[in-house]
Amino acid sequence: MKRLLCMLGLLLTTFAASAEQPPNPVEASHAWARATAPGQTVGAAYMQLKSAADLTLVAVESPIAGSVAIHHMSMKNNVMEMHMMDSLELPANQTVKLEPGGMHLMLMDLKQPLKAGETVSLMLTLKDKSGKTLPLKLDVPVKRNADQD
Ligand SMILES: [Cu+2]
Repeated sequence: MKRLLCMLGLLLTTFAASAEQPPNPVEASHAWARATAPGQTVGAAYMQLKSAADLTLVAVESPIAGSVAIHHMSMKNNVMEMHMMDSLELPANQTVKLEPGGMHLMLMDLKQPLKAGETVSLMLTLKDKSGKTLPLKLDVPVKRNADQD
């Protein structure tokens, strides 16, 4: 009987959790993180984000990184420069691409190397027009390059 009650409790919490969380309006695709070389303490993750509503990406966290920054790359006098962005706008129904050579998520102070074939968890915090925050958890595959399966 005790076991049955435990199961029931589990079912109830699952139900409560799904009832509290409205479906996230953001669709993430083509997400991947680049495998790191030995000794490398920073990594990069890429993805395409499409939101059904106007949202802003305001923060990213990962359990394997000390911090995660939103970066933008640009060429200046033939030198690649990285700029930090405070936030990233996701206009409704537009695909925002984070890809090599452009915007990316920079994983700083890696606690472990990113190995191809593994996955890395990213917690994205999005904000809507009213200032309400929405979490989005992604499990991103680690690859050597974008084309690797
Ligand atoms: Cu960067």
